[in-house]
Amino acid sequence: MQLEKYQIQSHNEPQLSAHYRKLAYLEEELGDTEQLIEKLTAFQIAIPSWALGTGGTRFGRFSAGGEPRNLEEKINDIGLLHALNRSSGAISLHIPWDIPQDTLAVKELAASHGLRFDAMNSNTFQDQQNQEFSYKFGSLQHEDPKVRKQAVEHNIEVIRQGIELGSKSLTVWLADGSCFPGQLNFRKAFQHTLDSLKEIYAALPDDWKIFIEYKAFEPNFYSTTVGDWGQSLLFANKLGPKAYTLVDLGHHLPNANIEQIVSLLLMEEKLGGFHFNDSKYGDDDLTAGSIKPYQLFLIFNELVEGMDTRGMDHAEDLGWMIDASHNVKDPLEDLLQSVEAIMLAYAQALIVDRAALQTAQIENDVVRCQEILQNAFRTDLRPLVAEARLRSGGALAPVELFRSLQIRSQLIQERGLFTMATGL
Ligand code: LRH
Ligand code: MN
Ligand code: MN
Repeated sequence: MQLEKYQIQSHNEPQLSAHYRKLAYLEEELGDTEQLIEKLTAFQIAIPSWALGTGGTRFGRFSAGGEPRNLEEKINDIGLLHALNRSSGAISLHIPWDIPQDTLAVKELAASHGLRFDAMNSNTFQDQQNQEFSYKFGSLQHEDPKVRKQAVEHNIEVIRQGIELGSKSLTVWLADGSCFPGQLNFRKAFQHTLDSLKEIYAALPDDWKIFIEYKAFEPNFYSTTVGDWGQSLLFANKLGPKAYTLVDLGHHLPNANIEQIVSLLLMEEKLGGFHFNDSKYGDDDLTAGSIKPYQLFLIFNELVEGMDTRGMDHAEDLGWMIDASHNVKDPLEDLLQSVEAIMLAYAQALIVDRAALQTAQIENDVVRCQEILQNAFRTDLRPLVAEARLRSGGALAPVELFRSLQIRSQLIQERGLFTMATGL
């Protein structure tokens, strides 16, 4: 199914006067908002192909119904999201969950929705059918060079597919590690991983980046070979200028100060991108901003400050992606909520009074520092984000429109009730 322009217009029209009233109030408070709206309009968040179905737990999955059955249907789902919010203009593929059969047709379909291909994700954390060697004891870190070679070749194949699609980056997340003390020689595992990554790096085109994603635990529960940002940064530094660290918000030990990590990675020019989600306990992959919206804002606060200091383009210079999925919400509604939360946190970070904050920091005026940050965080910027959407042709209230058009029922009619999208 495809959303028509008139459907969005007739949804927006009755809400316009209330919207402009709220926007005018904000403009009175903030002054000229044009630049803010421009930045919000340019900011696009990639949707991972594996978030379009229910999932995120190894104990069971309960289909939302009408889940995409193939890559084309996944692209159509993201097209729907993008038509609703105009901020989801990219897709991130996971190989081999989404092997394109006809690359040209897939490219055309994505382009027809205004979508580009964001980072490609390799997968050496599961064994695939007809695979010669098992990843039970790791992939790039493996003791056996034949297993490492197979995993390296898979990554190179993912780069090759990405080149055809017009992607510009590869994200490598490894489940490699150990479950019990003594199982692994840590230095050997690191060295093997580094050697394997070097081979992958050598196959990377000049205008590509490789993102090394870290994660503290799971599926290995004693050690993880790329377990934290320090280990990821070591790999990235040893690999070279095309290698960066990728921060997945759910991949830290509880209470980690992610905003500080972000700030230092930016300083080192080694922050590559993000996987947004939220969590209460571990890698819960819940909707971005659903548990700790203040943390999300503080992270964006560091991002905006760090990127501005380095003259970086907010929209272009880092990879922005959602990595969330679970069982209980409609996956498309859930993604609309994640994108909205990310846009809001970004907008709030944009209005922080940086000069005042710097002065307050120099004067050690701790109370003032908090006031400045929380003033921004507590300003309701939803009308500003909505205005950016409106100007780009999106819906004022995407979730409401999704519901009133009964999009899920239509997808169920088209695809069936018991479809299950590939993914975790
Ligand atoms: C690992 C991870 C990684 C994978 C995705 C499915 O927990 O965050 O990014 O590619 O989940
Ligand atoms: Mn991730
Ligand atoms: Mn994860």
